[in-house]
Amino acid sequence: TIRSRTDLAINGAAPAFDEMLHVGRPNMGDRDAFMRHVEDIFERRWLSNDGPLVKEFEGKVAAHLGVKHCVAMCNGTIALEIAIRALGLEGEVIVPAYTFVATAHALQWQGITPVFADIDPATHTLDPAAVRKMITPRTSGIIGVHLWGRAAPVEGLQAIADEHGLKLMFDAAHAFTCTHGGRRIGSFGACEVLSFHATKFFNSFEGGAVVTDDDELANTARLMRNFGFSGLDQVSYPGTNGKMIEIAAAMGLVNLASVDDVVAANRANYHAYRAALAGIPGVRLLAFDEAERNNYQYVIIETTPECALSRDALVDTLRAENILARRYFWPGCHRMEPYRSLFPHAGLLLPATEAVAASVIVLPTGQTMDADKIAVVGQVMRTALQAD
Ligand code: T4K
Repeated sequence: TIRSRTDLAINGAAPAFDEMLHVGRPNMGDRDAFMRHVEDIFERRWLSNDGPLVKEFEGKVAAHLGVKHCVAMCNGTIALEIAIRALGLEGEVIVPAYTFVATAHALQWQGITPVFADIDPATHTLDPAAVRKMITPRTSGIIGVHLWGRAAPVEGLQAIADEHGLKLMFDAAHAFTCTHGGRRIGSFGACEVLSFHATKFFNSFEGGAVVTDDDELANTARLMRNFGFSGLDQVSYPGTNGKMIEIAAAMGLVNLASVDDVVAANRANYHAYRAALAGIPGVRLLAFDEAERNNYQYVIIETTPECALSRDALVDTLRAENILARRYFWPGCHRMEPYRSLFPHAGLLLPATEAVAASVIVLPTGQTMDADKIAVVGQVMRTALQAD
């Protein structure tokens, strides 16, 4: 038990945990089912290029999300790049700076300028009023990010896009199986992009997808994913290699079968954190709207001005106990290169981004966490932050 500050590892005591507790420890489905797929793959000698498991995976993901097309890719970043190309974005595209840097890089990598708009500090997603302010004659689109699996302001952004003739797409890397207004995320905007990275709620080792109801867009994304090949010897687009491989699809199929179990585990962890952190001065748990389906993959706390420790000192205190808390997405894309040099004053227009990025801590969850471990994480925080 940890009761006084001398019990804390940062003050020389033994760490509360022998093993490291990670943010992003993979959620894994049925090992035997995966091994059977591996046997089949060896039998078939079909390893990549639109194989049978990839096709099955695409069909099942599309059905799960209630969207017409799922074009599976090798990872979420390439899926973003292909979606951006397929949509014909150019010039400037408005994005949040408070996101994983891949959202911005997917634009920059293709010679498109990411223009950072501020977020709503209550939701951590784009603030439509801030988006409006960043529109210029060069703006071609908006990428909303459903951060932490909580929907970006879909209707507000769609209204701006319609008014100004802009394309709207979403980075839904965090939002697999989540809903907005009761409708599954995946079919909002022109298209949405998923990530199935190992650390995501739902993984295929590495993977991603463009999902859309638009037949033509899906077809273009499919061509671009495979060098632009539209026939055996015929190329009709400049394309790249964004293909998902069979072994990744096998993992995806196996994990798809346990989506509800992982939601249940994550939801239980989230509620265990609510209980463990209740009444601790100086930290606030970001709430999920229980009227929606959430995947609860990210347990987020914010330090408030009353917090006895700085955010970074609290992270150090947790890490000393082998609780590998993360500061996602500090310091914000605008403070990373090349954006930091390109837009040295961007921070002035992003006060909410700066404040949120400086106060956020992401705590471990997923199948490898449980209520007992979370109670100990709570004890550590309560002891570290209690009044003398
Ligand atoms: N858009 C958004 C909003 C995103 O968050 C991301 C990715 C993307 C787009 C791009 O999608 P991808 O191209 O990645 O499909 C991680 C992930 O690499 C990245 O996928 C993710 N977002 C981001 C939020 O987190 P790192 O550099 O922080 O991960 P890393 O290596 O520190 O791993 C996190 C923890 O997980 C570690 O403590 C170790 C543990 N871990 C990790 C892996 C890979 C395991 O226990 N097992 C594993 O296999 O970026």
